[in-house]
Amino acid sequence: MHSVRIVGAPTDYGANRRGVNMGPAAIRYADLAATLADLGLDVTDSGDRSVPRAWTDDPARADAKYLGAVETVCTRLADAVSESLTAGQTPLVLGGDHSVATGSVVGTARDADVGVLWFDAHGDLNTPATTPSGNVHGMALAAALGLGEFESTWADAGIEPENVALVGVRDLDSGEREAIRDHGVTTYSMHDIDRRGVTSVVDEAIETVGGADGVHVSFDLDWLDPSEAPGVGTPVRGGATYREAHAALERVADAATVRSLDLVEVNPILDERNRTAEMAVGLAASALGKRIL
Ligand code: Z70
Ligand code: MN
Ligand code: MN
Ligand code: MN
Repeated sequence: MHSVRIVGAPTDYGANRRGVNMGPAAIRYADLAATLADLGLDVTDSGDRSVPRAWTDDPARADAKYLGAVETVCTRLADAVSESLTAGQTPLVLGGDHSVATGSVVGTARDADVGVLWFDAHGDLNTPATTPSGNVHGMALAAALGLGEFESTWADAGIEPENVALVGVRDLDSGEREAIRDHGVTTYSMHDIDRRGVTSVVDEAIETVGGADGVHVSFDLDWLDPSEAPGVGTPVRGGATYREAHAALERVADAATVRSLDLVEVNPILDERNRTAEMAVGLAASALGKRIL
């Protein structure tokens, strides 16, 4: 039987808006474990990683807020993800803001050849030198790739730019466009999805990132349009529809091996009757093999 281990990462240190730290609770209340068990999966919930509390941002850095706390959470999460894989359980990481994905990627790529599919409105490729906000969730992919000053912290993650595809971005900063060009990160924008259709784009992304040991899927709920997923930290118009998101993840489940999965940026305070958390649960089911027939 295929096994899944839920791993909570209830932090919002990487984000500006308070509330995404309650994402794991909201996703659990939306019946995550029972929904996955109904698919015939063997589901374990390992609870939440501990997150530093009453943290003082010391030394305070305007260009990388709470970086120390983010690194602490990511280190704990990387170990949890790696242990889950060793135990034969697919890690399902619940954020928390997207900064947690640096830990997921580091953990899943430990002693393994993995590709990374990053579904997001944003590129998350800023560094402290390029960030417009100082929010570390906008740097999560750059950190996993060891770009800029992250060379000294996460450079040995074992992920190279050619193993990564950004899928469906619609809001990039100028420094992120430069990073995409300079490092050759395969990037599909919403423009590509409009022109080619989501399944064709996802198929090509899967081929591009490779990963003999499977792919890591990092799914930011802000990839969806805010009309369908209002409970996110940073809503951006023009996002994927419910059907596009399910089609994308069904394609991933069919055409790749899902080694590990993040569901991040659910903000219950901004949500409507937990519908964004419910969306996350439905999408997890599609990514882990749920089919209509
Ligand atoms: C912007 C920044 C971001 C997520 C917002 C936004 C980044 N590029 N990432 N929400 N998940 O501040 O770096
Ligand atoms: Mn993101
Ligand atoms: Mn985003
Ligand atoms: Mn590796």
